[in-house]
Amino acid sequence: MEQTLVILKPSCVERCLIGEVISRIQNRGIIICGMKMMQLDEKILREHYSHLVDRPFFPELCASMMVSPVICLVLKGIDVINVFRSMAGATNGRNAAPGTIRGDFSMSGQANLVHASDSPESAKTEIERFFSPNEIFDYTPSYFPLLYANDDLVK
Ligand code: IDP
Ligand code: MG
Repeated sequence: MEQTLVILKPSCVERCLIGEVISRIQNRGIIICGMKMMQLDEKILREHYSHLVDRPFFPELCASMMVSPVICLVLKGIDVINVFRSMAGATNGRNAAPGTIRGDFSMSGQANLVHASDSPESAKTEIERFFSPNEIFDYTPSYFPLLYANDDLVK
């Protein structure tokens, strides 16, 4: 089953929205396999946002990600990478649809509450960047049969 890396950014932590976002994840039926608080530094951010290091806003983005600790999550579910990206909404909160995390709680292009992996390749790299194998618990909760029909599980 697919896994994705999600980061609850300082804009989520500082505004006390951790519980709100985790509720949405659990209410959707997404399984949390890893969860930890981390203080990010410039080294890990330069790797994580390597596609943005040459953009003019990178120094401010980097600083904004170090304002407070973040919460890193490994989430599991069928198609969870795309499911969570759609729950997060468009990058700029002002363009994000109501009902999405960013569309409900962000007015910013930068302070947009969550990071979410955007492909299976980036999910693998990002999970390995933020978690060691013994911090990921690939368990099956007892309520699992309530989440999916047999049809969903045949691939
Ligand atoms: P994503 O988070 O929706 O995948 P990316 O393009 O990968 O968006 O950008 C990573 C993060 O960089 C965004 O979530 C946002 O915090 C920040 N960012 C992206 N574009 C801008 C911008 O134009 N101005 C300021 N910050 C930006
Ligand atoms: Mg991205």
